[in-house]
Amino acid sequence: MEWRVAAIISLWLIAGAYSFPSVSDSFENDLESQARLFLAEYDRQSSEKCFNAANANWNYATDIRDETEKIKLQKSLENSKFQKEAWKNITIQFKTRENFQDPVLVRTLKKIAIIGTSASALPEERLKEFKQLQNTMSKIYSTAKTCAYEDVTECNLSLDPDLTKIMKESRDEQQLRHAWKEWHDKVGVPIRQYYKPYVDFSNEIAKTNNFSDAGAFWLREYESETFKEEIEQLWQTLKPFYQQMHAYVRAKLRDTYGDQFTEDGLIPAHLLGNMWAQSWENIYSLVVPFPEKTSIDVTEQMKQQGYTPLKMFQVSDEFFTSLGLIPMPPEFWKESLLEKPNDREVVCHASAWDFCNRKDFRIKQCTVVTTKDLITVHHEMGHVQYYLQYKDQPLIFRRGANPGFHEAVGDTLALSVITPKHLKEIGLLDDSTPIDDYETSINFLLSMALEKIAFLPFGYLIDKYRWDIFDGTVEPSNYNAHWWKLRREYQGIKPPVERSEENFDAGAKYHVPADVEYLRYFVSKVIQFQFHRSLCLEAGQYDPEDPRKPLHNCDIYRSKAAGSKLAAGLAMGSSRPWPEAMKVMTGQDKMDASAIREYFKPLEDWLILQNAKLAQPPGWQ
Ligand code: X8Z
Ligand code: ZN
Repeated sequence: MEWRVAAIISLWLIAGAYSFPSVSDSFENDLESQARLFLAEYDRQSSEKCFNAANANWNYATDIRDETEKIKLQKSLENSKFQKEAWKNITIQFKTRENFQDPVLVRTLKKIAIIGTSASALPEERLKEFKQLQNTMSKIYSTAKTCAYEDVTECNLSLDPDLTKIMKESRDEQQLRHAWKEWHDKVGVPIRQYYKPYVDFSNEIAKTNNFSDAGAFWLREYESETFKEEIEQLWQTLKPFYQQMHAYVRAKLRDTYGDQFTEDGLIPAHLLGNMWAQSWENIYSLVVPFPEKTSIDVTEQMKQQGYTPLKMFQVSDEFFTSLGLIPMPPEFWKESLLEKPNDREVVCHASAWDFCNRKDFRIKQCTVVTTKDLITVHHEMGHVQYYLQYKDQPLIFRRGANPGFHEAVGDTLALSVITPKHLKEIGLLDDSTPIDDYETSINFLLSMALEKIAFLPFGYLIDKYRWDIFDGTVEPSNYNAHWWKLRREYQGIKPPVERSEENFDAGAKYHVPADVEYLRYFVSKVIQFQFHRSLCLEAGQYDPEDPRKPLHNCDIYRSKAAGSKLAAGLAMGSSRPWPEAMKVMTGQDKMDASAIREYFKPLEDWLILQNAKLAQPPGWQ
């Protein structure tokens, strides 16, 4: 037996050596002290296991090879095995934990009990099989290569940067269609065969944890019995706005790609500037309301000024520290991977890493010098800021208040960074550019809505789709049909080429093969505006009564008051239920769409008028 496991068991044995006459107060008190002792040791050993697993995972993700894959699997299994032992000890030793006086202790034990099982509910061999399966799927995704449109014998195009660039820049319908089809065929199709077994494994783990299926298991992190209903409610509130956006964009796209549209009102999925049609900011130039007025795409400025990926991260770090937040530590700058290397395969999908040792925090991102990536840089830096803020919590609480909080931190700051006012301040927009007029605001708000509002139905449907698969509503024979049913219903889009049950188009989106819950991004899109509103009020940069200080113009740059309010919520990690963290950060304890509506109000009004003028009734068949 491995020594750390032995040590933790011996700790349990020492604790168990006491014999107690009955369950009295003093019994519980003693047991509580023992639990604290146990947890201190658990924290130490668990952090070490977690570090080893993170390190091996990093080595794999930044250098995909059989050897790194093998070690990653091994370290991950070791971690799971340890968690299983810890879980066993807790369930045996602290059976009465629910009666403990100290609520923090109760919460800690409850979390370990669940996490422990999730890591290891399966027998070791089965668990290994499951992890291998997950790896196979994400490796297909991360290493896929596609053939060029111009020359189909040239087959070494990657998603990042090649296909992403085509989707963003090409206005050639045939080329876009080709790139879309290549990606979905080269990734979705081979992943399909692994998905059903993955679903079965995931459900088995959920069930041994007393959840009905893997979808319910994911939802546990939101600690609310009514979370699904709350999300549906938010979507219903925001749907009319999405439909106005959809109608406006559809009308504009008709001008460019007229022959691609039919009476059904659906938009072909390859025309929206993004492989998954998940956010539409890349087609801004095709839909700009007032072309003669200023737009905020600063990509050209960044290039002219010689921006590098490193410089983008430095600019972001400066913004965080201007709020009095924590600067990235030296290890971060030394160890992060900020550009795509050309001598090896890596997982390009951007991610932020906590190595569980309170010291090592990294980002892995195949950064390209564009406005969109500048936002993603802030997004990732937000994750690391969260890690830094809660690093002194016990390991078990070093998580977001809920998964949506983690996704919202960097985006919240980016809402300030991307304002024309701030871009001027950091020299990315010419000082003499007028930005305060109505038309420029509408241009700006539309570009923001292409990112944020267009995303909402996508952010919702990915997990709606997987909930339906996990709970058996959808059979494997309908995997692809159901995907397109939801894509049509929620997003109002259709596939550019005929699809069948050979295809598995959901599998061509990173988070599906990578087994990452997605509702977090929907939640994030809503709550980041609540955070923004609250921090802007705190910074004195937003006044609902003053038309010269609208929410969308607010920049919290250099506001220590805003920074400390944010930090107070982040530092809690997941030690308390999320409404408490939200209360600290916003004064509210619920998700609420009023902030996002408030932010976009001028645009929503403008769109309604515009669509009426263009005779564009929102909606589709
Ligand atoms: O996956 C991400 C981040 C890492 S957490 C880059 N995002 C989602 C996506 O790319 O689909 C950020 C926005 C939504
Ligand atoms: Zn993220």
